[in-house]
Amino acid sequence: MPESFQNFIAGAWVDSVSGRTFENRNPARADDLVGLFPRSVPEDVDRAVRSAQRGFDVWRRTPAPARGDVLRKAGDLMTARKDEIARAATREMGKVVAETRGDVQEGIDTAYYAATECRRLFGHTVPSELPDKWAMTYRRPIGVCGMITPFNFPMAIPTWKIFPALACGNAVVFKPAEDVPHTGALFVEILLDAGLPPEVIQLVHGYGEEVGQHLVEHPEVPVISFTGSTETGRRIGEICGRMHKRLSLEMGGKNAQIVLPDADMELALEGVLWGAFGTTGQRCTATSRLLLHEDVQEEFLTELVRRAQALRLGDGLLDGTDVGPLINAAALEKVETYAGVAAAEADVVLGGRRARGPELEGGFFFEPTVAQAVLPGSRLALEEVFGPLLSVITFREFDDAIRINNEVRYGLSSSVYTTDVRVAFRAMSELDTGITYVNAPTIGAEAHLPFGGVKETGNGHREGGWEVYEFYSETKVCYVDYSGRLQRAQIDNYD
Ligand code: UN1
Repeated sequence: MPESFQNFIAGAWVDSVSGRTFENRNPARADDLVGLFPRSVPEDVDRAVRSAQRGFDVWRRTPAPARGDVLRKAGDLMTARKDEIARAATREMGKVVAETRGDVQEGIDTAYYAATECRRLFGHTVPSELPDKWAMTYRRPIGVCGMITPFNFPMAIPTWKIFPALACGNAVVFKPAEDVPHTGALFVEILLDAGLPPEVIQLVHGYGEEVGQHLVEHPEVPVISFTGSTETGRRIGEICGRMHKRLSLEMGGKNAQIVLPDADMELALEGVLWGAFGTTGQRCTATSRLLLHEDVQEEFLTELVRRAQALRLGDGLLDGTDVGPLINAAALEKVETYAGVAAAEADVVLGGRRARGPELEGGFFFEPTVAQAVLPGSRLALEEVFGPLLSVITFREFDDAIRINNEVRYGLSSSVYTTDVRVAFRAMSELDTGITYVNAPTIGAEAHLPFGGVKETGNGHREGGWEVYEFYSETKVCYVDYSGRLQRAQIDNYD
């Protein structure tokens, strides 16, 4: 009998009212059934929101430092269970266990950061223009937040959203991606074990069209945070715009690593291998384009292909695996389609096929793929793949590299390898992305810095760091007039 999992709604682990379930399988071996999860329906969401409203009423009155104590405890529990969670995450998501350990660590870092932020939710006190009057701001929680998270960082991304929301005093309805419901359930278990009042967190499993959409459209959910595709984000944005909801979107990327002739080539090679093929290319921050200066192109590419060819594909739980599978059959088909585009538009110098082999049977494996002579403006140069496919574009002048980097509709991350400080600073100021790395790959953002992108990658908000606390709280301005008389601002104090 496969293991059965439940939603967490109104303080109890329960099935969906639909009575239906969906299967969660290991992407490295389809015969490994992780478990059955509730296929929830709008009625489950309604129950969750009603309960979260009650939770909110308790939690918003809990002093912020006491909220921080719960978050710190959650960080401690995640630390104690790091390996177990990482293994569960790899089993349902595929990336190698060293990476899922990093994913859990990112969650731990976020927990501890959020815990300290609970003693620092600063407002401002500023001079009033009138005598015997104080003017100040403080931050209030908003209400029930709907969190819709992707598969690729099954622990880190939920924590980026949920810990800051809780720190600010909000309640949460959490809908993890249907590919990674087990990690989502473990996270909720940890929050409850850490002492979070049960109605403050609700977990509703299921599909985007059935659960996610209803959550977005629910009138009693004033805040939505979504990480996923630009197409879905646009639809969510339309609904939230109509309903005047606060919305944070983290969406696609088409990130480039630029390599100048003066770069440390060894460093640049390591960087692109990790950036392009780490997490099987399934990061919003993944290196999808390599912009190579034409003077170093040949040598660099030969060595890159040699090393990429040596990457060992397999089950992420096994020692020696470098690259795991893609998340599901649809992802495999999408990458295969782009490999077809690569064959038509460019020159595929490595991979381009589903990976075969006795240990790869029944998994969604695709060979690390490198396409060279990709033309700026072509589909391969512009569209997000979300898989292990690297497009190589050559350039002559640094200005061209900047222009090519900037001509995509996304703007999450960029990277430049150079030893020239002038080039490094020009890159930092000219590359149109939310994050720029100098002599480091496009992936690897740290939890205590703001994370997010420009253009169609986001909608102006940031996750992580100090900025996200603005998103999950509302500024209240308070004036206290202790003069004992009516003082009219702008009128009594100026002629
Ligand atoms: C993502 O791919 O959506 O910067 C998040 C990184 C990770 C987070 C990626 N810390 O690559």
